[in-house]
Order: sequence, then structure tokens, then C-alpha cells
Amino acid sequence: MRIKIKKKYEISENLTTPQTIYKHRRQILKTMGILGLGGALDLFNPLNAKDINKQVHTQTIDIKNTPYPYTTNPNYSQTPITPYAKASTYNNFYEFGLQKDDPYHRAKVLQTSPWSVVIDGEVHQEITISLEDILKKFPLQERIYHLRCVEAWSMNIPWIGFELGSLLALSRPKGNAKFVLFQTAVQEQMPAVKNPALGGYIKFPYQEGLRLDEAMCPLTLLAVGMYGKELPPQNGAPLRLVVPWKYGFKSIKSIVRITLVETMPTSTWMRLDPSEYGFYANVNPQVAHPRWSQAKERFMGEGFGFSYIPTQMFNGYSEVVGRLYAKMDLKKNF
Ligand SMILES: Nc1nc2c(c(=O)[nH]1)N[C@H]1C(S)=C(S)[C@@H](COP(=O)(O)O)O[C@H]1N2
Ligand SMILES: [Mo]
Repeated sequence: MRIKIKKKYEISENLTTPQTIYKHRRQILKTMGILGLGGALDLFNPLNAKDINKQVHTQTIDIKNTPYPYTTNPNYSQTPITPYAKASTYNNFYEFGLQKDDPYHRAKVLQTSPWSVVIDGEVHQEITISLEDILKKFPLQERIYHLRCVEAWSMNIPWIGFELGSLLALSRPKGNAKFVLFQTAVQEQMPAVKNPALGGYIKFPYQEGLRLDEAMCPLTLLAVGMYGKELPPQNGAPLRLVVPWKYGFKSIKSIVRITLVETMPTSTWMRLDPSEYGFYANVNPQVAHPRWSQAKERFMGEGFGFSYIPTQMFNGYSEVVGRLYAKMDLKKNF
């Protein structure tokens, strides 16, 4: 990891204060434990909630040359926004190499059309759904989320997507489904698939997992766009996860398979080094990585270099997700 110019400036208010989340969202989370999955799903659908999209205006995003409307959700905002030029050139996508600019230079070979996603495992209804059907089915909204990589850099990115929970609901998870496993596409033309040395011999497909309640959390997004445009390949086109309260590696890119499972799945980073990367990977300034502190982060805003800001518990999303971990030892479950 190379650290560039250190630069400090005043952090804007929005970056330091907790997210403004509507009361009813807290209510939803409070009742989550006692509601059955079906009931929770209805409540979690933001489009059923009357007040949530009140102040939004509609724009369109072109995906594969087709325009889709999206609304802006003012409940999720962060300032300053990281410039697109940084968010689309400073990436981690090991299928395309280990350097931060490798995905930008090499991910053009990613074949994103046709694209479909399989949902299988402990479900009543196994599904294969095309990207086009996904885009027709799930109304899109824009949310600005703070992204915190485990390497201690961060960005504010305006994503366009929909809640993962609404897609999972289609498959009707069985009662014994407790976790969700995600897998990235493996394509033979990916540089690190062709030449494993380029990807540090990481075993592909890249895979990640969430607990089912984390997957159903209204913050958990499937993104198809960013900055008003369709996702560029280096950011995980055409469909990637965004789990804003967890370290960036949980936000798996270019997803082709989602499997509901009974037991905790392993993830790419756990498999590489379980002493350094855990299943939960919740952003936590108090739990250091074995090789570096997680108390601060290098925020990438306008201009050159970084600015150092304090890292917030659950990346600033405690109000929404704190209760998911109420009874857990977060040092052990890192
Ligand atoms: N398939 C896949 N998904 C991935 C990764 C990867 O190497 N392969 N890297 C992860 C890591 S470490 C981070 S920080 C984020 C980065 O997302 P971004 O490049 O869109 O900022 O993607 C995550 N998703
Ligand atoms: Mo990361």
C-alpha cells in the first residue's frame, strides 16, 4: 500500500455527524427480530414506505443504451463527494491485477452482456434472472454512501441501485437459510484468471458472504450505477454489492450467483488469511487490523492526495445496524 501526500483540512459537518435516518427505519429494525421474513421484507421495501421518497426528483440512467428512471434518496448523503475520476481509477478488483490502477486499465475486457444472476440454495424458488429483468423489476434509487476499505482509505460514492432484500424475496428463502453466499463471474479473459500470478494466486471465483439479516438490512444495496452512469467495469459492472458499514472487500463485484445457505460461508479474504480478515468485517476503529490501526482513514476527496479523518463505528451507520451485533463480541467476531 502506497501512501501519497498527507493533507489535512477541516472535515465537513456531514462527514462527522451520524446519518440522518427516518424514525420509521429504526422502528423497522427494532421489530426485525420478532417479525417473520415475509413481514420484514414488506417493511424493508423502501418503495412501500410512503415518506421515504417524498423529496426526490427523477432522473434517468442509461444502462446498455436503455434509459431507466431513478430517484435520489436524500436520507443517504455524504459530503464531499469523491470525484468520479478517483472512484473509477483507484480500485481493488484482483481479477484484473493487484495495482490500484490495474482495473481501470484492464477491466474493459469484462464481458457484461448478456448477464444473468442465479439465486439458489435454501430457497423455495430457484431463479435465473437477466440484468434487463432486474432493471425492469426493481425501481432504482441513488444513495451516497461512505466506502471504507480495510486498507484505511475511504471515498464518498453516489451509487444507483436497489435493496438486495427485494431481489432475495423473489426466491422466497426457506426457514433454514441463515447466510447468503455471493460469487463473482470468472471469465477466461480476466488477466488474473489467465495468469494467476497477476492476481497474487487468489482462488477465483471471488466470493463473499453475509448473514441473512445483514443481507435483508435496508442499507444493503445492489448497485448498477454510480455518479448517474452505469457502473464502469472496474467498479464491478453490471451488478455489485454495496454494504456500507463493512470494509470494502465485502462489497463483491460483478455478481453472477447468490446462494442461500445454512452455515456461515467462507470468503475470499478469510480463505487467504483468517487471522487478518474475518467474516463480519464491520468497520470498527477500536479493532485494529493485525498490521495497522483502523482508527483513522485517508479520505479521498477533491484535489491531490488524501485527508486524514477519524474512522467511525460501523462506518457511521451504527444507528441502523448497531443492533444487529448487540450481543456479539466484536473483537472476536472481526
Ligand atoms: N470480485 C471482486 N470484488 C471486489 C474486490 C475484488 O478484488 N474482486 N475487491 C473488494 C475491495 S477490497 C474493495 S475496497 C472494493 C472496492 O470497490 P471500488 O473499486 O468500486 O471502490 O471492491 C471489493 N469487491
Ligand atoms: Mo478493500
